[in-house]
Amino acid sequence: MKATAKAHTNIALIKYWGKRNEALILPTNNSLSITLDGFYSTTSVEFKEELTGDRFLLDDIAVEGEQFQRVTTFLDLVRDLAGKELFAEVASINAVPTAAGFASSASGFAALAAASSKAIGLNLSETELSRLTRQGSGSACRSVFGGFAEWQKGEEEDGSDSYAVPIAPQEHWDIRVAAVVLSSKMKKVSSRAGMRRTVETSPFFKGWVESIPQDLEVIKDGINNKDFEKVGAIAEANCLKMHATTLGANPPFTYWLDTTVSVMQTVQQLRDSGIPAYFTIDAGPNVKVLYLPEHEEKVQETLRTIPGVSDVKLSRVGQGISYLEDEKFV
Ligand code: 2P0
Repeated sequence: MKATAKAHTNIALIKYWGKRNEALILPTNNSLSITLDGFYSTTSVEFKEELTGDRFLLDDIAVEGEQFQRVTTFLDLVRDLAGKELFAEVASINAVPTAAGFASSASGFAALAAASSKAIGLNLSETELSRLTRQGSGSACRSVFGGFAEWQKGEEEDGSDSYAVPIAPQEHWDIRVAAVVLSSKMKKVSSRAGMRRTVETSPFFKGWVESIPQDLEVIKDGINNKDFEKVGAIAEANCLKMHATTLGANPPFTYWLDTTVSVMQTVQQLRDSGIPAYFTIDAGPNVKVLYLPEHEEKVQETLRTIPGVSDVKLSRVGQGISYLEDEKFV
């Protein structure tokens, strides 16, 4: 009872920010992301009769504590679904530069959900897999699909209609993402804690939620028509709105550093000089820049010369979940 799966991380253009149910990980708004080819997790899961507890190796190191607890709690969901009480050995390799502010939880939980559900004998559809993945980490449910995916928040209290759906496949559009690395310091407020504080205390949160349907309508039209300016402008504005909600929280907080603002200004200057480039930022200081392939050299060169930038990592649009033969997994 063993299976191995590979899943890529994703970057949200319309952000997931706020939960309506913390236990089931149900969001207050729909979100939309690009799956990225450069950054992924490969996870192998084997259920064995002889185990007396779960084991979790991450990059060949045994994991304990809170991170282990999240994995074993997730495996409980898989065991419940399958009606089996077997423990598992989980081995995961992350090719995700966490210093670049990519949430390895997205690719990690998508790969874990795919490998564990297959290993235990569940034959899930992509929708069922996305719904299961969501309960490990919200943003991970979008990584089940390649290309462009939307996480539908759903209306049901049990979360049965809260999962991602594909919007456009990987080959639909070759747009690029540069991850600008500024700081490897751990962030002070986790995304879980940050969104909770925002939902509970920020008077701007209501405006954020109300603005999402319009943003989604525009961005989906832009993706459909490959209108880069339209997609970039909405993604940048949506990111700024998300970060504005944190300034209204009590106590207020921001994920930005001074260098975050420098990169944002440089991206705006690139646009003034005729190069379409747009930024987006997750729950951390690093900036992701969207651009078209013909501007790769100029964008990369410009970003690298900003004082305080330690690295720039480039990615294309990536694929959804894939299953590997075990011998391919090292
Ligand atoms: C996103 N973020 O849409 C947004 C934008 C951060 C900012 O999803 O609590 O790690 O596991 O559901 O998915 C980060 O939150 O949170 C996130 P949980 P997750 O990508």
